[in-house]
Amino acid sequence: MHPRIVMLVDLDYFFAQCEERRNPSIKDKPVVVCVYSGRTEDSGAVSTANYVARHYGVKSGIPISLAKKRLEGIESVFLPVDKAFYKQISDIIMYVLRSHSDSFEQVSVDEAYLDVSKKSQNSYVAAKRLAKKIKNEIFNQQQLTCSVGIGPNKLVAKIAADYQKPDGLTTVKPEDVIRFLAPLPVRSLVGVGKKTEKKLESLNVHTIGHLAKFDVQKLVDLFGRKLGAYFHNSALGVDDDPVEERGDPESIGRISTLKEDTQDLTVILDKANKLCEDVHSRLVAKGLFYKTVTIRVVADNLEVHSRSNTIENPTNSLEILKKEMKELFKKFLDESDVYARRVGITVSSLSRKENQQKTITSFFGSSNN
Ligand code: DCP
Ligand code: CA
Ligand code: CA
Repeated sequence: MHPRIVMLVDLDYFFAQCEERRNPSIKDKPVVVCVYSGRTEDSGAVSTANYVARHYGVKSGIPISLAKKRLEGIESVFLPVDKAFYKQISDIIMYVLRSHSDSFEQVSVDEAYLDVSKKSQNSYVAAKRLAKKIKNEIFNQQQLTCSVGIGPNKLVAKIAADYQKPDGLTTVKPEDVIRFLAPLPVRSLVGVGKKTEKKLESLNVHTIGHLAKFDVQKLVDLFGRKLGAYFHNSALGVDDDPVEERGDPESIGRISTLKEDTQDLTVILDKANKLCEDVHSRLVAKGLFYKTVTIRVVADNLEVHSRSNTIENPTNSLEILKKEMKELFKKFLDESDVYARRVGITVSSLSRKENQQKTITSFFGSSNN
């Protein structure tokens, strides 16, 4: 495999940082974002917390009641999760990140791998410069900080990103990988959970350095061929897993309830236009193009009706989406006498290429030289 330069970008204390951005006056206080279960006032778990709160031992996963105890007597802010809001910010940032990569892989709402081998001409100096540029762009456009790890593969990039947080930037060149990993606990490796950690500890393997020196055959005997080899390679910082776009969705859609049941096209379009904008921003964030537009109407008796139209060439135009949507609703209302209770918009027949025809033309074009 050719040498690569891979970057992992992870947004800092993401949900809590989004809340700070929405309301900067809470920044200096402990901010705790909670998933309230609704049973009693304080039942549920902490989703995440800002670094001020972490200083008091408040972190993801602990009960809200425990977080309150740890912050007793300290003026703090407890907020419910608002996933739609965080997703909106995430979509925009992922779009920016994708534009800076040769290939891109979003891992979660706040984390993505970028293969930047070509973009940085295989230079770690250039890759670091690019990382600083990305960090600045995210900060200037979205007022959010992130931590970035740069390395020869995903494994090293991920551990490098975790190495310094928040607002970190850690670069590990190929020749430094072994030295960088050696002192870290085995737990830092993906796939090493509590159980494996215990097992390794009983063999006196505590650090990645210990694991790298441990007999491969013994690892294979203990964990099986695949996992044993995986642990051995990981400890040496070897990872060939490519950075690739995760499976695309089959369709992207949104549905919403109208203020009141209606047959009025204007009222429906008012809502449907907003849905189109929402669907469109998700489509663009994923770098996709559509051919099929579907409208859905949930009638007042809860029957579901749908109409769709497929256009010739893939597009990501919001204008075309709105136009198709409008025609479909108009036709539907002309033909039926249902009162709409909810309306939905979905785009499908998704692809990455704007126009297949163009690709074929360029194919024939290039075969001439
Ligand atoms: N999350 C959650 N429950 C968890 C872990 C995470 O709800 N047990 C949510 C909230 C986080 C988001 O996922 O903001 C991203 O998770 P991370 O593990 O990346 O943690 P943070 O971004 O909160 O903090 P860090 O600065 O350590 O990356
Ligand atoms: Ca994070
Ligand atoms: Ca993360």
